[in-house]
Amino acid sequence: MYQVPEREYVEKGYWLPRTLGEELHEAAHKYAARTAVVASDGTVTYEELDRLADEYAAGLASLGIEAGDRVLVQLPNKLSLIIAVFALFRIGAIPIMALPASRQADITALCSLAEPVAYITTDRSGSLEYGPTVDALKSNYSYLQHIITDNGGIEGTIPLKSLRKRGGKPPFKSFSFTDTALLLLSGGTTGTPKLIPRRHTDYAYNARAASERLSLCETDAYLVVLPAAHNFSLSAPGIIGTFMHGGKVVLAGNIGPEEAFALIERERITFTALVPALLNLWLEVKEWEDADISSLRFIEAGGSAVDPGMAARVEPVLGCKMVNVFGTAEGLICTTSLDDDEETICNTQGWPISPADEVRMVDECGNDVPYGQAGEMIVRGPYTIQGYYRAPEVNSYAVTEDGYYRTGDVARFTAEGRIVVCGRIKEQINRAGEKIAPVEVETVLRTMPGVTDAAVVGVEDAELGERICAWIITDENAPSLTDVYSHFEKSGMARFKYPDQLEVVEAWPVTSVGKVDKRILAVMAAERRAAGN
Ligand code: OOB
Repeated sequence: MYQVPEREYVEKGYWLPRTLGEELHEAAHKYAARTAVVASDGTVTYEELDRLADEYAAGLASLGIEAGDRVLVQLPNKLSLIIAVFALFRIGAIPIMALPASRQADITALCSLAEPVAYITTDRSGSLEYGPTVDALKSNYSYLQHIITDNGGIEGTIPLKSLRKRGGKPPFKSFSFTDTALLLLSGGTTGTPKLIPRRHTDYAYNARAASERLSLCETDAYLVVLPAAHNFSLSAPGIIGTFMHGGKVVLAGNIGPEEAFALIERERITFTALVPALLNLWLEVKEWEDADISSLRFIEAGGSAVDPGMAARVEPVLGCKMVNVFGTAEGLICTTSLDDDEETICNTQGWPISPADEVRMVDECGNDVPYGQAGEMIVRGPYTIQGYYRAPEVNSYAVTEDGYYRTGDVARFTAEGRIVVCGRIKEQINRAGEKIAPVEVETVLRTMPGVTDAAVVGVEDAELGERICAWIITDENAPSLTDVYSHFEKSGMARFKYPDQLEVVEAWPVTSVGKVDKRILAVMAAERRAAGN
């Protein structure tokens, strides 16, 4: 068994002996009067945020929540999310970072896995309503003792504000900087959700190393348009990286390019993080929208492959650098730098943010491929996990005996040591940066009347990167895509997992060993779409 060289990480200064709650305290000490967060539900300075974190920590602790307890947090991009999460960090309770788009089916599965003592949510965000999820949880999970809403908008829930204990200090129950700080959602490859345990110190290092790569400083202003609970938004360098340098975090969610441009102009935003599908929209809209976005230093693009042609348009159209980002919630982050030439920015994902990241490209037997050739990228290092939360079976495959996490991505090194991600071996669909496990969609399809079998594949798509195509074998009552949508709605599936294309086949094409040939299904899906079927 591989032993994480904890002492070495501390001695070399990768792991600082501080919890994430203490990181914020440190920032508040240095940048007290500077603006920390601007959001629709409030604007706070560092000093205020630090105090609020303490006051809410005291309130949460008064409910009996303590170090090591899991708390499911599902909030949109608002100040209440930042306060709730940092209050939990302060008492050593572990937020499970659910995404606003996660629906009942995801949330109940997370509850069964992690047994949270509390759920912090809101009544609604955009068209999403959280009342039904609250109802489902209340009746089914005895360990879930407290349901808290940020605005008290759901009957029978505790309003978050009522937990504010003015002048409060969280009661002390000790926990360590090497303890788990938070649980991130993993992009799916299996039917059940996986949670990624990140320690206080490794997560802080992740944010620090990414922020150093991009030279963040106190005049930076970060616009969060992707869900704040995602690793990209939180720590690559994200909200936590911005806090470490005294910058300003501007939270917005679900906004179109016009609104984003207006915010950039108003708040003098210096950077943001986008998935390629969103970047593409920004590029289109900027052609005719003339807001002043000259304050932007750079845009990080990642989460799925960025088309080199699109990357080349960023500087001429948006007037700032692009940073190509390959990231994983499990750890490893690679980025280009601001000094890289255009060729490197457009065609590589840069290099790991830590000198201690050990990245290897290996063949099916786990042996290194010759330098420069493509292989599965595996990694170990100071901020990459040694396993998923409560998942021994998955972990026996996901992490090698010598401690390397298998990314499931195929990549190669360039002669300059840069990484080029060129494919994937894991069975996962990457739809506009959202990760979907085909098996999960298949399972729900098979419960539909009229469907006798289902196979789900990702198909290359100009707008989404990949779209979801559901192939079904049916009896005489073949459902339509509309039927599929209402079935998914009833099943509590997140909207981004709905198929974009539905196709019927009489029998599966099979591989030489008799498995459903998904490669052929993907080709057939593209052909049918092209034929206008
Ligand atoms: C980010 O994290 P996850 O955990 O949602 O997804 C990780 C996976 C990678 O294993 C890879 O398959 C894919 O997303 N991916 C890319 C990519 N960036 C991520 N595939 C191709 N090119 C890229 N540039 O997606 C994430 C976490 C932190 C920062 C940025 C992204």
